[in-house]
Amino acid sequence: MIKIYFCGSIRGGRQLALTYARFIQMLQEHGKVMTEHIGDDQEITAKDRVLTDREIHDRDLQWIVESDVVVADVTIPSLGVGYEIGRAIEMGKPVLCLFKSGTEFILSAMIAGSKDVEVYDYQDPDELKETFDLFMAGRGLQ
Ligand code: 6K6
Repeated sequence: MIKIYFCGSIRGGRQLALTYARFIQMLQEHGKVMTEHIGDDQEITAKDRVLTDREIHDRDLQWIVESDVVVADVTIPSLGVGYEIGRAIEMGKPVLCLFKSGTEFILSAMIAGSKDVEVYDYQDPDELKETFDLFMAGRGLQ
């Protein structure tokens, strides 16, 4: 089973937590999502508040190392998500970025202008089902 690292804003803001939960559900059709907790406020509070920032950083980086692909919701600007994307690119991981259109947010040029990531706009998460199928299949990750 392939391993998928899903990134979404935590300290950057939690307005899209339900959207993250839906993306995680959709990605679980393709493999094991290492970061199931990103969609779940209660789980983040319960599990991660007991870890130090160093422990969170090191654990999450190790999960990226182990993952076959990184999928990031980049709508809400988040230092953590941007950092994870940069590290994943350096590791040579395929990176798929998802950006919700029609919000107040404008995507950073460092993501929108990167040739090392693919960015897809969405209004409803379910619109991206076929995109996920094609992205995974295109990399032999089906
Ligand atoms: C609970 C409440 C606030 O912070 C926590 C625990 N923190 C984290 N737990 C798990 N993953 C984290 C945490 N902080 C950052 N990350 C990783 O960075 C996740 O994998 C997200 O993709 C990303 C979010 O970064 P910020 O800068 O928005 O927090």
